[in-house]
Formats: sequence, C-alpha cells, structure tokens
Amino acid sequence: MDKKTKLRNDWTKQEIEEIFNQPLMSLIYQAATVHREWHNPEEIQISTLLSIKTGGCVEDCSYCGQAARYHTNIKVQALLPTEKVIEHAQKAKDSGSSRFCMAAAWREVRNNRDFDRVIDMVKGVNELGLEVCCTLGMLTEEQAIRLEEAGLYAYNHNLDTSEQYYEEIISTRTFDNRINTINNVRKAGITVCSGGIIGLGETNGDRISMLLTLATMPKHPESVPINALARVPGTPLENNPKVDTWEMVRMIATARIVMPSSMVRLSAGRIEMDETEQAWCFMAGANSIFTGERETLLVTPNPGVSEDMQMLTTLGLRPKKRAEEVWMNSL
Ligand code: SAM
Ligand code: DTB
Ligand code: SF4
Repeated sequence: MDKKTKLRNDWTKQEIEEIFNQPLMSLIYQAATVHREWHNPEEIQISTLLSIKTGGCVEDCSYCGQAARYHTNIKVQALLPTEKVIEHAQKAKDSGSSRFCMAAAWREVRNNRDFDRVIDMVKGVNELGLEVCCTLGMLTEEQAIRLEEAGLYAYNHNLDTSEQYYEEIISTRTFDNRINTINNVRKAGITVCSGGIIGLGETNGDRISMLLTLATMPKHPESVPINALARVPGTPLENNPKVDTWEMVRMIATARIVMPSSMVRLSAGRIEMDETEQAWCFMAGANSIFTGERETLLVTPNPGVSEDMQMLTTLGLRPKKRAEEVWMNSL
C-alpha cells in the first residue's frame, strides 16, 4: 500500500480543531481516504473482552458501574479461575477473534497472588495463539515487565477525557497517574491501547484536547478505543443524554486522521447503534470492535458474536488476522 499521509507527533490543538470542525461529509471523506492509505478497509479486528474480576472497585470514576461506592445492581465477582478464562479464550479464538482482552476492576495491580494468577492467564492465552491484552488499572514498570515476559501483547489504559476535565470525572487519581502507567507500559515494550469516552458532559474542546494528548505521544497508541458513555443506573452520569452517533463518527474520523497507523476501536455504544450507524463509524476509519459470547462488554450489553459476524458479512467486511499469523502465512 502506498502511504501518502505521514505519521506526525507534532500536531497543534488548532490543527486538530480544524480537522474536527470540518463539515461532517468532508471529514468522513478525508478519514476514509487516510484509512485506505494505511489499512485494508475490508478488515475489522475482532477483540473479545472478558471481565475477569467484576465490581467492588475503590475508585470513583463517575461513569463506571463497577465502582463500589455507587448503588448499581452489578454482581461482584472475584477473580475468575484460570481454567475458566482459558476456556473463554479458546471459544473466542474459535469464533474468529484475534485478540483477547482481560479486564479487572482494580485501581492498580498489587504484587500478590491474584497478580500471579493473571500472569498464568496471560501465558495460557498467549499459548492459544491469541494477541493477549489486559486492563488492570495502574501498573509499575516492574509489573509491566513481568506481564511482557509472560507474553502480554497490549495493555489498555484510557485517558478517558481531557486533562482539564479529568478531575470532574474522577477524584481518586490524576491524569498524570494515567500517563505514568502508559509510559511504564511503553518502557516494558508492550503495545499501548489508549483512548477515551465521549458523553461525560465534556465540550468539543475537551474531546480535541484528549486526541491532542494521544496524537502527540512520542509513539501513537497502537489501539485507540473510542467509547460512547454506557449510562449505568446508579452512577452519577446515569441521566446524561445518549451520545449521538454523528458525534462518535466525528471523534472516530478525527482520531483516524491524526493517528493514521493506529487501530481505532468502536468500543462502548454499539448496542445503541443499528448496522447503518456502525457502518458510518467503519467508513470514518474505525477498524476494530469488542465482541464476546456473553453479549456484554464488562457489565453493560453489547451485540453478540453471531450478530456481529452477520453484520460484517452484510457490510462486506471480514475479521482481521493476528499480525503474527499474517507474517507466518507470507513465508
Ligand atoms: N479498572 C481499570 C481502569 O480503570 O483502567 C480497567 C477497567 S476500566 C472498566 C477500562 C475502561 O473502560 C475505562 O478506562 C473507561 O474508559 C471504560 N469504561 C468504563 N465504564 C464505562 C462506561 N460506562 N461507558 C463507557 N466506557 C466505560
Ligand atoms: C475500553 O476502552 N472499553 C472497554 C475496555 N476498554 C475495557 C470497556 C467498556 C466498558 C463499558 C461499560 C461496561 O460494560 O462496564
Ligand atoms: Fe475502577 Fe476502572 Fe471502573 Fe474506575 S473505570 S471505577 S478504576 S473499574
């Protein structure tokens, strides 16, 4: 593929603002063009998400159904047994996933037996030949190195929102804490998955500022999840308005243009979109989704695997293979 656009890490806020504020159809056209320069537009990465430890979290993220302090109807679930996790990963592989992401409702990783068990899970999923991802909260550099040695491919740690708006949403940690963990992941040689959420009450300026932080990192995150707020009853944001699909499209398209080589993941919010709305997100440069046999993301509904496969067929799309598999097939 002939790469016309260049990777840039020196974007200014004004440049991103100009891209973001274009008339929508022009923005989508530009994003679709960049997408075709860097990616095969017929391929969608399928990432299966599994909550390995649910609820009871000490943090106060005001969007999250798993924070212990909110009264949310979520069933707390201790760390799943390793064998169960491996069974889920095998099913994910059988149904076409190339990546398996294990999520824990932890503030941070502690050096205890639960972490030892996660290390075993990472080894087991890696042996199945899936790209292994984890999202476990804050990490030290030493912990990141242990995960990398166990075979971790990616670590998800979202900025969530802009630096300026961060303290309106979370008070129990800082934006700098987030950046610090992302730096630890990079130093350990693990790929970075980092994006955010729209619909938290932030302005367009906050959305642009979050994209600016991501797009001016020395290396862009390899994956950029864009989530629409899933409004969980009992959380402080339960009554926020539903995110309009065109706002997701605008956010995805801008992310695609400023971080052309990254996988842009259409994450939370798909359950409230029909196929046509999701197709616009793919046209605007999204090339990755979360799916799972449980038909949930972590604690909120998500389309099921068969529904997703049907949608891909309708749209003439197909699951993207793991990077390593593509390389081996070319030998
Ligand atoms: N506890 C870890 C952490 O916060 O990094 C890992 C799991 S946490 C649930 C992963 C990410 O999911 C959050 O950073 C946030 O971006 C996203 N998320 C959580 N609840 C959400 C919601 N209700 N709507 C949209 N995205 C959400
Ligand atoms: C991400 O960016 N989105 C996923 C994943 N990373 C861990 C989580 C979305 C959670 C949506 C609400 C829920 O089910 O808790
Ligand atoms: Fe805890 Fe993560 Fe939810 Fe925040 S987003 S409350 S850290 S599980």
